[in-house]
Amino acid sequence: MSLQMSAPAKKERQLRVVYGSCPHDCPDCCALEIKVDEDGRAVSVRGRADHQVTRGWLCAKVNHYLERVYHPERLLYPMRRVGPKGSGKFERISWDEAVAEITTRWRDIIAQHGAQCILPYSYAGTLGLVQGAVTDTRFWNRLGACRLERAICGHAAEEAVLLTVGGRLAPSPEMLVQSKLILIWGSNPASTAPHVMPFLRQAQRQGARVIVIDPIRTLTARSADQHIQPFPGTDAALALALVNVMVTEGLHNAHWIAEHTQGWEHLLERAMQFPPARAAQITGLAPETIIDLARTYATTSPAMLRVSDGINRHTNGGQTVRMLACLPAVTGQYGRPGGGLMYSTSDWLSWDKETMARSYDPACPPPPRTLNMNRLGAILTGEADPPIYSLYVYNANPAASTPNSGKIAEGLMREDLFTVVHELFETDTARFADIVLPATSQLEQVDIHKPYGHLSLQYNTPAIAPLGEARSNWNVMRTLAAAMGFTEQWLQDDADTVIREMLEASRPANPSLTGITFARLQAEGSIPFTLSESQRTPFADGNFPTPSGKVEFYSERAAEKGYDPVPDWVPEVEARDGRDVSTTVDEKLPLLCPASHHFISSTFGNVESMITKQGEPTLSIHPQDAERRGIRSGQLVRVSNERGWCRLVARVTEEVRPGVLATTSVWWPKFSPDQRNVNWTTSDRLADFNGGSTFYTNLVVLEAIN
Ligand SMILES: Nc1nc2c(c(=O)[nH]1)N[C@H]1C(S)=C(S)[C@@H](COP(=O)(O)OP(=O)(O)OC[C@H]3O[C@@H](n4cnc5c(=O)[nH]c(N)nc54)[C@H](O)[C@@H]3O)O[C@H]1N2
Ligand SMILES: Nc1nc2c(c(=O)[nH]1)N[C@H]1C(S)=C(S)[C@@H](COP(=O)(O)OP(=O)(O)OC[C@H]3O[C@@H](n4cnc5c(=O)[nH]c(N)nc54)[C@H](O)[C@@H]3O)O[C@H]1N2
Ligand code: SF4
Ligand SMILES: [Mo]
Repeated sequence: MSLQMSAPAKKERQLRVVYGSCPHDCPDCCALEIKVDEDGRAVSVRGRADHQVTRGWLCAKVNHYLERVYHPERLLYPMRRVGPKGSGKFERISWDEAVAEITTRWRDIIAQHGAQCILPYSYAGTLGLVQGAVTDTRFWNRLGACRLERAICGHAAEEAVLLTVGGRLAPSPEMLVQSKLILIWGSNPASTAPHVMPFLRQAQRQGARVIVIDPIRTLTARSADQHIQPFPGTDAALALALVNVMVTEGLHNAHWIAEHTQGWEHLLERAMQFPPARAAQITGLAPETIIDLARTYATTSPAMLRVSDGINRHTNGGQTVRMLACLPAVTGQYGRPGGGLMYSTSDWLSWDKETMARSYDPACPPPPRTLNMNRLGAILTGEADPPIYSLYVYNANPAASTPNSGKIAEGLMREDLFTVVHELFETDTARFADIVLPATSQLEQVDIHKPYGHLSLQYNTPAIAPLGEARSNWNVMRTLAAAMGFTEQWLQDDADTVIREMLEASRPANPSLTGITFARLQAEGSIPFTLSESQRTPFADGNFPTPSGKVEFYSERAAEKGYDPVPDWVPEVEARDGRDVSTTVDEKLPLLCPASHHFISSTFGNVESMITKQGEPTLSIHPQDAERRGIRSGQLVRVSNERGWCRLVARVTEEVRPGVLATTSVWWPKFSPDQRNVNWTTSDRLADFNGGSTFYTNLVVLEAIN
């Protein structure tokens, strides 16, 4: 008996515990605890119990992180293409050979066309400072490469929030337990920010009301007290109508508005154009629902409005989020514990950009052109002048995750395009590469992480040695810099040196870093920002970091950028007029393709257990729309528009409202019989603000196949 008891205990003692940080594009930025055995193999990845938001658990995806790290198909050494482009035929080469080939080709391109014809393409593989932001800037600035507008995710919303309240200064999710009303608008935290949910539940247990506004009955909507399903792209009309009702019934906070806002008369004028009857027509909601919502929101305090990036991916997404950010000002909810706007915590710490990017260094050529990542397909097929002759992809999988992917696939087939892909797996993008480089996972690299959904800073200690010949992004940048003959020290510093330097350079402008040292970060892994109790409630002092110091209903800066200075609702560029059921069978319907529960964009889309849990790429369609078209659950349907098509399996369900279709993202094209996914239909049109993406403004026709 005693022998049996002591054997596992002994083994437990031999495990090394390493602190890390989840690298994925997720607001939760979980603090990790990794256990490593005596052979240097990671045996468990768990959420740290002592972290204020992680609280000892991880999501459905990262619970399976070791399946990803030790996946039999991890890329372990550099490879060169030997078959036709896109065939996936490669031969193993050494790092020296790979680097020599890349730099030789680049020197040729630079001599003939200039470095602006080399495009680095990256996004959300890791949100780390070193393996993301520093990698995205330093070497490319020194090279003089084409710059990339990284606008695929929340660019329009970010600008909307900055124009309206001046900073992305959301409270931490713990604050939700103080709320009496939580309005979740175009956001699905049960899947996309799961650590918000326990706080939401606690608030609900304490009597708070949770209302979800989403055309889809998401996992979050299912557990809410009320679910409101407007047509997509109509939320600004709904929000303007809420203001209309509040003012008509005298429920707005006139005193707060007078003290803390600018341009109320302009917003009022707009709101008066949206009486509930008109908004009902636009949104497809009953006028009573709109009136009730206005009353509830205006009379419940504290009221938190949660918005995330999903709702901004429309052609009118910028103005929509700007209008939503105005609502807590109309009710005077900004500055109250448990009230206000919960968008992103990004601006509680701003890294020093000069030290990060080094573009001021005289060794860097003048900045060349900037191209928008949402336009990648167009860029590769004629829009860029002069053309792009080399594409270097890392932290991204554009052949699966970037809109209008059919065009991207076409561009990647160009014989005169030299493509390098630095990846952990042979993604659809890597398949098109001329050179493939193997990348490390988060367990194999150093980094530091600043969350966008809570208030602490996290250091990631490498837990295991790199698998095979994998190298981290920053290590590859250092290698390429040396091979290009660049001698600046800031291109050679190791990751820890870069982190130390960034901490010190950022300290003077960021009181939140007070007392957070490199040594402490290494030892403790995760450290809460230094903030006083009152600072934890954003805008509690009544000051907003806008030019006027107030919430700007009217924004001069918006006008300067050529936007309407006052938020408004305009129809989406591809839109139906608020009708539930299509009048003709071949009428186009809007197709939403939001995040799936078991993948993060396309990441985890090749992990067996995640694919099994996620099921198959489905098309959710309301019974009324299905019946009209004679579509049954389980049937294969083809969705298409002028950009392209893909096939999905019909799922007839009342989870979507009539007149709206939905699928989940992002499935790997190469695992589908047609080698494509929904992004063959999504639009590369840019949003109204900041070059943002418009994945969810997408009209399609649909037909049954069998
Ligand atoms: N499991 C999982 N987690 C993720 C991700 C993932 O892919 N999977 N992705 C990560 C990334 S990159 C991001 S940016 C975040 C995104 O986090 P979220 O913003 O929460 O995610 P989305 O699914 O894009 O959109 C949220 C909801 O907005 C709704 N929506 C879309 N258009 C409209 C509209 O016009 N009006 C209204 N009212 N609602 C609308 C969608 O139906 C969807 O349910 O999540 C991150 N976390
Ligand atoms: N249909 C549809 N498409 C969407 C969305 C949607 O809702 N619907 N959401 C959009 C959004 S919000 C976003 S943010 C984008 C994200 O788009 P991407 O940034 O392209 O994200 P992923 O598709 O997850 O691809 C990230 C890749 O980086 C790799 N990677 C991870 N860590 C590292 C590393 O350390 N080094 C290197 N070199 N590679 C690494 C991963 O293996 C993965 O293949 O997708 C967008 N695409
Ligand atoms: S993906 Fe999000 S919820 Fe999952 S472990 Fe990472 S940070 Fe936590
Ligand atoms: Mo994103």
